[in-house]
Amino acid sequence: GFRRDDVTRCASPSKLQLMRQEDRNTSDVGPASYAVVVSRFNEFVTSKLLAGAVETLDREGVTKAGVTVVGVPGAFEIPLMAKKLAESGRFDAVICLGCVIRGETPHFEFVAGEAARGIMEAGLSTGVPIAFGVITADTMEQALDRAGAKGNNKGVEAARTAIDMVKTIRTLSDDGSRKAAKGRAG
Ligand code: INI
Repeated sequence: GFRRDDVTRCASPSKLQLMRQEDRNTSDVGPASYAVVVSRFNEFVTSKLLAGAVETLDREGVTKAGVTVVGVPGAFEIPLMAKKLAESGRFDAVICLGCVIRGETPHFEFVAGEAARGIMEAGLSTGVPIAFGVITADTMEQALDRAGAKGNNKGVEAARTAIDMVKTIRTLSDDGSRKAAKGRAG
């Protein structure tokens, strides 16, 4: 299972440079806190998603203290954990990582479908951006393709999405209009 030290265990410390991160802030928007929910089911795949997500957060300047990793048994358990973390008010965004591989039973449809539906519901009901980094694949080979090197890793994509959403939400005023700020496009 995932332990407290998973952040350092799953990605190369030399790449992460976590020890030197303590006083670095998230690029141009100030410090942010991210929760990562990762399922242990198909851990061979999800550990690669976790490494990709953590490396991406690190590369974007998120401090070690700004990343909390929480393990759950399977993808079905992700929505509840994501919702609890979002409700805590401690996190600017939640990143959900999992891997559901189609079997011969309708189980796949329920697990994958409910994970997707529940993750969306958790984001909409809490107002906290929640990124969907759950691979739904027909085969293990397909799943590994989507958990691979930087160009195609759904954990990387989910982390980038979470950062993007945090930054964009911070450009909005309470009434939904854009805050007047220099250097912000789009
Ligand atoms: N959980 C997964 O994350 N991926 C799967 O492929 C999977 N399959 O194949 O069954 C799976 N099932 C477990 C499920 O997520 C729950 O943990 C379980 O049903 C208990 O609630």
